[in-house]
Amino acid sequence: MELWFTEKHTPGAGITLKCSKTLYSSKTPFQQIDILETEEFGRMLLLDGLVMTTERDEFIYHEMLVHPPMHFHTKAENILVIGGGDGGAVRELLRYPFVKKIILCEIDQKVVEAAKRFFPSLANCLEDEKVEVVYQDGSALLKGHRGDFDLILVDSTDPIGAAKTLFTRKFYKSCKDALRNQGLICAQSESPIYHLETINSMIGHVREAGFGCSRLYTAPIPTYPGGFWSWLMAGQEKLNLDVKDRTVLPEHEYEKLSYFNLDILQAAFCLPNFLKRAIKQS
Ligand code: AG3
Repeated sequence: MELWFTEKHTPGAGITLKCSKTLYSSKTPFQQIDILETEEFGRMLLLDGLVMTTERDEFIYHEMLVHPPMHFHTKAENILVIGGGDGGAVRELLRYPFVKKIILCEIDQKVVEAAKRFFPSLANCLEDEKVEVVYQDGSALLKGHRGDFDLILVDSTDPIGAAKTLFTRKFYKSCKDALRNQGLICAQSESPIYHLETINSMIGHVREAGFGCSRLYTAPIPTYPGGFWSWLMAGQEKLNLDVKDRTVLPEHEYEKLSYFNLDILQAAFCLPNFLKRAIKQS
């Protein structure tokens, strides 16, 4: 018998992957966690039936969430990651020797525990001495911080369930207050194919929260809705997009990356026409 998993992206489209077994299932107070072994993409983490990450394409998502903002800030030492309990974003941040402290704020302890067991190449880094893992709602944690962070990364699920509050103006305002003057925020912002409304509402909220400039960038993620993904980066001042030859990582770390490089850094901010027309970027 063949087993296939489907995530519906819209009532009429989705992604279907052949699976050999269920490795883990748990219902927590926050969500349903499942880990499946897929034939094509290796192990796959699902939250409430939505694909969060797979062994085969996680590198694109995590490299693209972390390295563009790290190359715009150029010296982010204190970093907050909201969500991201699988550890993939933290793994990428630890490539920068000048990073002093990373707080990972994950609402669901079970996600971290499951990731340590089934995705050690992502989650092992959470043991690093620069990393503090706190189990709390991101919005609640932000209340206790003023001018503390150089960078806040929002590695959330879709704007439903537990992550809903991470897509509100109030949340971005708290992020702004928790950032230092030169600080940046970078949030995963869903699929340009299916979620233009979400993208536009995030751009609006970020502006109303007082960020002077925001920029959308994209990359392909085969297992996410539309196969095409976006991130929204925002800061107080105009972001200088002339990033040619902006080396921020040690040379040997660039060689270890599988997606990001300095050409991608420039190219990711070039948007296709349909997207330029659809979004109200300032
Ligand atoms: N966070 C973004 C996942 C969104 C995918 N949405 C979906 N499949 N409907 C991923 C977290 C990885 N650290």
